[in-house]
Formats: sequence, C-alpha cells, structure tokens
Amino acid sequence: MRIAVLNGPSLNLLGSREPQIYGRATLGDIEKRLRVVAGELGAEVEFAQHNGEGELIDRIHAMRGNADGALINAGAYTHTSLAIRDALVAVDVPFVEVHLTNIFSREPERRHSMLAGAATAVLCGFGALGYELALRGLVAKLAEQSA
Ligand code: DHK
Repeated sequence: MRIAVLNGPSLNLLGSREPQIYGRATLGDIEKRLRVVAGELGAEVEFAQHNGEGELIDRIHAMRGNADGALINAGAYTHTSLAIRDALVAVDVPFVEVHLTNIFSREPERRHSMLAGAATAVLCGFGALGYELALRGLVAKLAEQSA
C-alpha cells in the first residue's frame, strides 16, 4: 500500500516555527517516525512539502495511479483553497486531513477547513503524533476496504 504524505506552507519550518504552538519536532523527525510506522504496517510512504499552492496541486495530481491514500496537512491553504480540494477530489485518492494543532480551538479563521468535506477522516490536535495516528488509521481503513 502506497501512502503519500503531503505538507504545505511553512511546515518545512517545524521545530523552530512557533514551537509553543507547533511543537519541537521537525518535519524530518515526523518523516523518520512515519517510515518506521509504515514499515511496521507493511506500507510505503512518500513525502513532499511545498510552500506554493500550485506545487501542492501538481503533487496531488501526481498521486493519481501512484498512491493508494494520502495524509495531507495543507497548512494555511486548508482554510482557503478550493483549488486544493478540487485537486484532491479530481484524483480520487482517499486522504486524511492532519493538523498538529486543534484548529477548532484556534482563531476563527482557522476553524473552517475547505478540505474536510472531501476527507476520509480529519485528525487534529495531537501534535507530531497525529501523523502517526493518521497513518495507522488510514492504512487500517484501506486494508478493510480491500479485504
Ligand atoms: C498548520 C498551519 O500551518 C496552519 O496554517 C493551520 C496547521 C494549522 C496545523 O495545525 O498543523 O492553521
């Protein structure tokens, strides 16, 4: 099972970016842990991070036929990008929307997600651990569907 892990703007700065909000784990730490968990689950993971909306959309388009599922933290585009949701719907790859923070407990402009309505699941508020939890959940769900 191939899982794409896609991160959006400023998530390349995790570890030093507002650590009181986003934690101390770097994106590299998160990816390292996901590789271990994927190995345990018998899944393959592929990572990408882009700051630009267009690059993220290109990466989503590239998932068609190449990924069975995806974890996506679109960063601030989560709250604004109909274009990213359209791309996700277009490729028809099941995805889990992941956020480090509980977006529903933050500023009003972060409490709405453009992507959630198209997501298989949404997981937020567990910090870096959320990616691992989301990977476990998505792999279990995809395995159940293909059984
Ligand atoms: C990450 C971001 O970069 C923010 O723009 C979102 C999200 C929240 C997170 O919690 O992972 O509002």
